[in-house]
Amino acid sequence: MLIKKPSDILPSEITSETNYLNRRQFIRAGAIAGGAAFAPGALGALVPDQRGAVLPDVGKSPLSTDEDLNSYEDITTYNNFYEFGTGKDDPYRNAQDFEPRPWTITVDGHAEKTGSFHFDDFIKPFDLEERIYRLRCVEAWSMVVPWVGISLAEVVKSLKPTSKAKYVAFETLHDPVRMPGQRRRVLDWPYREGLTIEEATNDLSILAVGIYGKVIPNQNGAPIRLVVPWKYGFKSIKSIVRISFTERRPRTSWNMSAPQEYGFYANVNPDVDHPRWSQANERRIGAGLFTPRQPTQMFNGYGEQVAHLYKGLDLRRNY
Ligand SMILES: Nc1nc2c(c(=O)[nH]1)N[C@H]1C(S)=C(S)[C@@H](COP(=O)(O)O)O[C@H]1N2
Ligand SMILES: [Mo]
Repeated sequence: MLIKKPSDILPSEITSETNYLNRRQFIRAGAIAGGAAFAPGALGALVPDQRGAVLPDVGKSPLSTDEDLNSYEDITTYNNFYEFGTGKDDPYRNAQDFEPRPWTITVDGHAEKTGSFHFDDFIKPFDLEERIYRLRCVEAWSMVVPWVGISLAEVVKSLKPTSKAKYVAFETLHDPVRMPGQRRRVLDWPYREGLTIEEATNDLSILAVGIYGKVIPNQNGAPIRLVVPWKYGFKSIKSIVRISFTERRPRTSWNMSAPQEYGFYANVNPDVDHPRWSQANERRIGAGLFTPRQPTQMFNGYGEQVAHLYKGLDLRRNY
């Protein structure tokens, strides 16, 4: 396994940090000269395009867990991102040359503000926040990740969905030249996911653009990916290029591939086993060989925030 030690990564980060500071000072000056371009005290989300650059003005959140964080190395070398291969370290190895710029996000369907947006323009109106969340993969491993992102609820509201919009669907980039894993039909590309509009506008849902205060690495879904921490990891779709407001439940990749194993809801649930393994407990990545598996929590421990969304729903049927 080719794993870069954190000590090998640092010098480039220091360089990008300097570049970033220059760019930011420039933008600040521009904002002042330009008058009321920004709301007072808020500059909006500025995401430098350099790899590993430090993200500016990241706020804290009461929604963060205080559990021990997984290391940057764990989070960025043990991944699921089939567009870059199906092995756990394939995304780390095969996504290095991926260029997540320029990046266009298309919004369509039942919303007033549809169209194509440059990544920078898309995220500019929103504040960056750190959200330290548990991530529970359907394969029964878990991590704690300090994401940096913007509120999906705020994004959805700003796009002004109409009363017909019952779901929000997402699509990953489809480009087998840039994403070599797409040359094999392991999934019906592009990767697709979706949420009900109530799930998408829950406080916990974010679009992540960073990890550990820095620009999100390619293997984790650069430049922008969904994070819905009460659901199995496969719902948290990476490298998003399309957001669609739909009236009907969108088709989603793992559900299309094996509907009896992966449902649309995919809420973390220790009482509903996967047909081929138990979901009662999980292996915390990085915990060490002799640490026992830990019990899985209902809704991955986020029941207080999300249980009301599923009142009256049979969670065994709607897995
Ligand atoms: N486009 C895309 N998004 C994806 C995946 C994928 O293969 N392709 N894998 C999913 C799965 S199964 C998990 S567990 C998480 C893993 O996120 P991480 O690698 O950042 O920990 O990403 C999800 N998002
Ligand atoms: Mo996963």
